[in-house]
Amino acid sequence: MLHYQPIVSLETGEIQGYEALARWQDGTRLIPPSAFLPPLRKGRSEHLLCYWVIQKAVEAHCILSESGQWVSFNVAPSTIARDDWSVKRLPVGAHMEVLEQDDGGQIQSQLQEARRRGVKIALDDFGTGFCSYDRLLTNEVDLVKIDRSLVKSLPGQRATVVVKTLVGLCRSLGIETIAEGVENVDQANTLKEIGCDMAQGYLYGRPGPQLRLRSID
Ligand code: G
Ligand code: MN
Repeated sequence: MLHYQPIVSLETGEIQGYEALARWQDGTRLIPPSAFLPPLRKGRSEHLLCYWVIQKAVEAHCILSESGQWVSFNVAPSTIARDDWSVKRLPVGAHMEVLEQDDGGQIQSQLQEARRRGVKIALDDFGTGFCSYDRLLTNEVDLVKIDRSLVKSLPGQRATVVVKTLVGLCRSLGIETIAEGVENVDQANTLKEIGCDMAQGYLYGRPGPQLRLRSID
C-alpha cells in the first residue's frame, strides 16, 4: 500500500505536498522498503513496484494539484533507464525523487526531458550518496532534499554551517530545499533561520494512508 508523508513550508507551516512511500502490508504488520526492496532488486523486479507506486502517486497528485499541492514519488535510476518506461508518461507538474547516485550518465537525458515537460525533479537524500555535484551543474533538478543524517545534527554548530551553505548554494542555483527527518522544534527553527524552504519529518507527520486536502477558497 502507499503511504503519504506531508512536506510543509517552513515559512507558513502549510502543507505544500506529500511524499508517497511504499509499505508492504503483511497481515497487521507494515514492512518498510528497506526490508522488501533488496529481494525485489535481486529478482530484478524493482521496476514493477516503481511502476505501481508511480501510477498511484500520479493519481493522488492529479487530485491534489487542483489545490496547488503535489505528491512526489521515488523512482530507481534503473527504472528510469528502462526502455519500456518513459518520463513522457508523466503529467506536467508531477514530482519525481531520484537518489544522488552515479548512473554513468544513463538517466541524464531522461531527467532533462522530464524537466522540459514540466516534471519537477527532486534530488533525494542529498549529502549521503555519491555526492557528485553533476546533477546541480547540469541543471537537472528543481529541488534538493537534505538528508536526515545532516538534519539530525542540527542545531549543532558545524551541522548548521554545512546545511546553511547547502541551502545557500541551492538558492543561488534557483533550487528549492527540503529538509528531511525533522523531528523537533529546535531543528525546525534553525532550518527556518537558515532559509530552508520546506521540511518533512515526524514533527509534522508520520507517513500515513490518508491525504489531507487543502480547502480551496
Ligand atoms: O530515503 P527517503 O528520505 O525517501 O526515506 C523516507 C523514509 O524516512 C521513510 O521510510 C520514513 O518513514 C522515514 N522518515 C520520515 N520522516 C522521518 C523522521 O522524522 N525521522 C526518521 N528517523 N525517519 C523518518
Ligand atoms: Mn524520497
